[in-house]
Amino acid sequence: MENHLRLFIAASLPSELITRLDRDILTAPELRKSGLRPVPAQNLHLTLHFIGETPETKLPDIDSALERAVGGIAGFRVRLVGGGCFPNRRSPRVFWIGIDSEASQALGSLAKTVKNELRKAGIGGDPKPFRPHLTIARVGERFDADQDAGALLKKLDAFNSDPFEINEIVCCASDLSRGKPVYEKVIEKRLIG
Ligand code: 3AM
Repeated sequence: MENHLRLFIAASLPSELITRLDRDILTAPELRKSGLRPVPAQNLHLTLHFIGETPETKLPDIDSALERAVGGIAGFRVRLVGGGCFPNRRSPRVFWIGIDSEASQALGSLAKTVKNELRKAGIGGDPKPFRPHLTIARVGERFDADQDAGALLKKLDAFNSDPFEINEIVCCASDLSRGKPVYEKVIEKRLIG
């Protein structure tokens, strides 16, 4: 039987920023609440497009599509600013840190180009509109939003990073078979320097 991979396209974060997020956010008391699952530090990334289950034999097509996508796009600077949750404060599912508005536009346009090039290559994916964010934690059934969401949102909202450069995008395979998601980079593409 054909092997399938659960794929998504993302922008990587610099390792110093991941270290800071781990120290100041992921391990903070506001994140250690019942029913809350902080993203493991090594999994932090900015998702650009979720492809989903795809035959492994499609990887060369995805590689060419990403090559075309990054062809005309220069690296750009991003700052992480403020926080929030999806879908709303009363019943949050995902807590996130946001992206400054100028970089949000650049990320949005990169995500659109990636999605279009993939579509031209016959690769589909998540049809929902792109909302730039960095997922910090996911919510399980035992999470008490009334009690714990306020302090967590305050913590996320106070976060500000120094500017950093987005200069590559990656295609990752997400393996859910080991209890927690394990991400493996299967394609890397540099933006124009
Ligand atoms: O890091 P974030 O949360 O932005 O939420 C998943 C994660 O993005 C998203 O793909 C990224 C890697 O797992 N994702 C997972 N399943 C999805 C689905 N069915 C999905 N996005 C859209 N549709």
